[in-house]
Amino acid sequence: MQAELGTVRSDWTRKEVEALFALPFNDLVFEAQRVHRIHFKANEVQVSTLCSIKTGACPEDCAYCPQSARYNTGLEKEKLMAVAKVIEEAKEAKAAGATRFCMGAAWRSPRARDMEIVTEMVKEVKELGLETCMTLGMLDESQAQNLADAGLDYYNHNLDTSPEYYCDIITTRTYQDRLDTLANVRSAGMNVCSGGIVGMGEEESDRIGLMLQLANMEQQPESVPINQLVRVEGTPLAEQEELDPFDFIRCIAVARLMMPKSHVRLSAGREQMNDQTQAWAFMAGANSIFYGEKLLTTTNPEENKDMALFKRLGIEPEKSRVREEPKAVPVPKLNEQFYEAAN
Ligand code: SAM
Ligand code: DTB
Ligand code: SF4
Repeated sequence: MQAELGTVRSDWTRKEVEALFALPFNDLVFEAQRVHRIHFKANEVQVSTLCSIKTGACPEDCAYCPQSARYNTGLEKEKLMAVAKVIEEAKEAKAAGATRFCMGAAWRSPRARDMEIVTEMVKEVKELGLETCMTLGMLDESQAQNLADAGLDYYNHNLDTSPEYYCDIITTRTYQDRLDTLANVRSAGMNVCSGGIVGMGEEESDRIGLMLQLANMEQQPESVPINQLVRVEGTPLAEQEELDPFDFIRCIAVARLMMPKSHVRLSAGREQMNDQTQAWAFMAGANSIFYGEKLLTTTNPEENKDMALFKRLGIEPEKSRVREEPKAVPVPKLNEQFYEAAN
């Protein structure tokens, strides 16, 4: 293997990623933490707040999602929120310490009249001095451009899983549709936020497939949310077997190693994790969380519980996303076992 760990590469091979997953847990996490420290302040975590601007009644059939109209999850649907209400929530998020405000809508893709409203939301949230992120479903080129022109900083659109497992989870849009949206977001000049979900019954080879898709993009996503499946009653994945927390941490560590300059977000599922698992996720290179008592529709840890955990771990919320280029990059060398297996 030519390249050293800690450098951004888009030529990862399956064999290499298999070798990462096969490492002893401590070796994997140790290397991920070393790489993390090259590019980021060791004890800072970026804090984003989610806001569901349009809830439920979604026509898509994503098997994990409480917002799909196809499943009876008891969720109360809500129309697109008024701009003034969104601004009120953004102000609260800022006062609570968030630096990024992520607005999510349960749409397959936005319609023309939705676009007028969401672009106004972007402009007004930005005026508050917050970074903006949206997740609205599929975007064509001109929709992506409109959002970029309004000043949207990030667009979230997850690949969710490997191309192979994808059809078991979603049938109403293709993997290629998702890649096309991400390409439109990138060409419009916005930052890309894309990741997936772990714990949907996928094999390790699917986790490897997802990581390969994300890391081998021409330009890696700036933000990579790793969600643990929240098993919601009424969805087809409600009875899914519980995920081994160490397998979740492994995914975080592999994402950190393969996408060394990206923010890796410990996303959905924190409510179901204990403090120790979350601490391990930070050790493995996660440096972003969703903050606030609610994700989109499911619960998240209470804000004061999160701040208490940060305090116990000596973690500070990240002040700005401006990254300093490392002055001298130490070259970490992963243990020989990895190089032997990967070559
Ligand atoms: N409707 C838009 C779309 O799907 O592109 C945006 C909102 S959608 C809820 C955003 C992401 O949330 C999904 O891609 C999925 O990765 C994640 N998500 C939804 N339900 C989840 C669950 N039960 N557990 C974990 N992640 C979930
Ligand atoms: C992402 O990757 N996770 C967030 C965000 N992007 C939009 C959503 C998590 C949703 C969890 C289920 C819910 O609360 O509805
Ligand atoms: Fe709809 Fe998004 Fe949920 Fe899929 S993940 S059902 S597209 S809200």
